[in-house]
Amino acid sequence: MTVHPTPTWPAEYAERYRAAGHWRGETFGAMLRGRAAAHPDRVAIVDPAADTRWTYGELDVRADRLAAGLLARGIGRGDRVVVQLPNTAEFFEVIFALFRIGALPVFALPAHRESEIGYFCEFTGAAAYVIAGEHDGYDYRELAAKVRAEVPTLRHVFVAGPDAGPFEPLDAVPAEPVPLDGPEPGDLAFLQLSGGSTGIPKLIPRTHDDYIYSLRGSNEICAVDEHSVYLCALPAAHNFPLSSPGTLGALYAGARVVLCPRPSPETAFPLIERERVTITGLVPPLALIWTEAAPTTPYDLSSLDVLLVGGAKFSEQAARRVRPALGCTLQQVFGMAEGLVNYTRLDDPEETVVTTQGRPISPDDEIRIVDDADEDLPPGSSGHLLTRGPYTIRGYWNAPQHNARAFTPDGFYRTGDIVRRTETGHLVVEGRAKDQINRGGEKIAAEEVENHILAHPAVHDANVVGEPDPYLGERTCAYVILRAGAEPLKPVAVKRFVRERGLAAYKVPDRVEFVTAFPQTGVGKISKKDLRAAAHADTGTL
Ligand code: OOB
Repeated sequence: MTVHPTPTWPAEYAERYRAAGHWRGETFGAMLRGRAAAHPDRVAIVDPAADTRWTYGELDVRADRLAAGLLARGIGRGDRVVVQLPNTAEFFEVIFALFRIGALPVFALPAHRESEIGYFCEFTGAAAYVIAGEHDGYDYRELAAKVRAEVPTLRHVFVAGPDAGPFEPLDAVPAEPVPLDGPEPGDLAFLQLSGGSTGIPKLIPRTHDDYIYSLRGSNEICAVDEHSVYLCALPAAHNFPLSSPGTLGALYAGARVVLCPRPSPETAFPLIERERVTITGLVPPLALIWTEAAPTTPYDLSSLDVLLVGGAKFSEQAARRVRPALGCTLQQVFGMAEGLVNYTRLDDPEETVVTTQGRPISPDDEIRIVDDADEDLPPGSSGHLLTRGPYTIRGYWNAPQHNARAFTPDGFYRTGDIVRRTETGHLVVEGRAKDQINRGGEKIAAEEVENHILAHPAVHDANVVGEPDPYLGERTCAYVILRAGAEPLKPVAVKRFVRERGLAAYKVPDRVEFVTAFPQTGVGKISKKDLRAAAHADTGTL
């Protein structure tokens, strides 16, 4: 397969970021080695579901042994490996083994199904796919069998946990460690998934140097040090719990990571008490649930110092309830897997913490707020957020045509977010210009779902928009025009059709409405704005 060169920072920027001390020439493999040498017996990973506690020393040895076994199976530097694991210790063993080889994890979410996984494997020419056999009632081996039949590059499927079925157990892979010719700090470390706004998901190439800088910056801002205990309640592969400051930030600091199999208070609160968790991150709907549950819980949550909330807009009212209910400091985080991450600071006044989404990690994060013609707007106005900096990518992986639209010629990423900047430099997210639905932090590209609905033989046209939801913030509504003379369909049949095409459940439309025409703009294009207004009116929440 042809892979276009990955866009990277021009030499003058790379030099500037090195000179400023942002990029320090570290790699993930060496980082773990260093921590293991400094404090081998300190606990790194706690996986309560498996009753596993790995020290830094153990994680280090495990990563070396797995790397040797993967190398022996022909997985080498630059190879792509789709990793789809729940919040288990193996997730870290696998990614650190791949980091050491210089192979690139492609971070899939447990919710992804055949449509997404098939695409990731095919598009990246993946050499291997790592799964849990069964998790939350879903059999990933069946999914792997389907994907393997369709993707010729996929030579290996490794299964963590018991009963690998027709595939190789991950447990059987480790071998005697061998010398490794690891990657350079400027090399790619992994491919992260973009929330996306197009029919086809985009992959985000992150380097060791740039990602590690974002971890170091996040740790400083969130006061993560070797005494911290980070609870990973969101899916581990997502950029927020991975790096803001997340599990990798915690490991960078020599802290302890506790893996939460499910984010519900029933599961998380006893773990907070038992492990004396100090910091965690949640999307707004979960933060609401925790805030409601905390005042009456029998568990002791007093160790919790910081709750990070981000991924979607956290309402001011909900933000105000965090400290009284949970007794901890709220930090809002507005980030993106493409790079830029903003945090409210621990010493920001309460008003700033509850009314803004924070300010950038780095003094070298460049922020522009522009109008539709890319002209800078006066201070305080709300407009399109463009950004460039030492940990924001300069282009997606193998997507030159899309890159020409998603980045300005001088390398600013078009975030698709509408923001306003306060006098203190904090950003307030006011809306979105991209054709995406943010369903409680889970991003859905409207076009991707529309394409699946359009594949139904009775469907003439489809448009998917977001509508307000009191709990999720937004949910999805699909407006569908049926073909003339087609048998009438029920909404549930459209949902089932989309699900059976192998789309992750969170992308299946929450509501389906049949219409005979779509509202149009002055120039005859379909007006999503009017459709959204119709959806808002339908739900009666406008
Ligand atoms: C995080 O990353 P992604 O890549 O799943 O999604 C990024 C998009 C942003 O462009 C924005 O549209 C939205 O998610 N978003 C927020 C937000 N945080 C993210 N919108 C409003 N308020 C917020 N606080 O979602 C992500 C990555 C790292 C840290 C935190 C979140």
